Amino acid sequence: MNFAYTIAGSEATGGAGFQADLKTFQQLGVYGMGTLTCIVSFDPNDGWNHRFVPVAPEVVSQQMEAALASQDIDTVKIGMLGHPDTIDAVEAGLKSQPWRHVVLDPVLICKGQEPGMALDTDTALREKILPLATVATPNYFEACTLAGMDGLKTVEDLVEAAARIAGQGPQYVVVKGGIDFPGPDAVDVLWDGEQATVLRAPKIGQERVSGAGCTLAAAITAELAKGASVAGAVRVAKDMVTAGIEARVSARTPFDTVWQGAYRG
Ligand code: PXL
Repeated sequence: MNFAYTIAGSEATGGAGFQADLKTFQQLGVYGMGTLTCIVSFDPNDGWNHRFVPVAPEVVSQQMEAALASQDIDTVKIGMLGHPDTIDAVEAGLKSQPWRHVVLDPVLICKGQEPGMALDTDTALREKILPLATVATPNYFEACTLAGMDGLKTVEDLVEAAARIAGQGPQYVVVKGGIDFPGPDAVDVLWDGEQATVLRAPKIGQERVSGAGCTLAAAITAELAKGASVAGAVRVAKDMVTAGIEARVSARTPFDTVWQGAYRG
């Protein structure tokens, strides 16, 4: 059995976060395990705004203790952490054992967080978790923020952002151009420390689909847990997200969500 572990937040509609991660793990045939960092509850009576509650840091530590004691796990995905104290707990848990791969989806903002706290959270993520990551998967906005760039207009810009972020710790960086990157294709760049691989798929619609980023990072994690190379894992993950967006599920929320079950390897 291959085990994949996620440290992420709950998003109750099932579109993103922990729920998307576990569905992705299951679909790719790995045994999913997880530690919950926070609970996000969209508010249907307030424009689906994010309501955010952190899980107490000692409970985050206890969950990691339970998971890491129960199995030999060497591959983990980190999603939304949401609070500086959560980041301290996750940093300590990560440092309690060696890892083959730490896949970081650097979720930077959530609408429900206080702006002041959000900045502290971003700084802590960059200083304490990014250096522990072997693979980071920033989206357009996160890549601009982490790389200190105003915008990403060309493939060269995506590569530059990835290389700058790799300079802060992770050997591999996948920058996701997504809907914000100009042109007809959804373009991702994998930087491996020496060279860039460009992955393209035609954009499907012009709207964001919830859970795409979570699914991509979780799929990379599942494939790495099975022993794939990073390049191979990223290729499967891109195919899974493309299939999942094609088969997206509509909801009363502002965004459709990825259907992981559409992917047949
Ligand atoms: O898609 C980013 C994300 C990650 N994790 C949780 C979320 C969201 C977005 O809503 O709620 C828990």
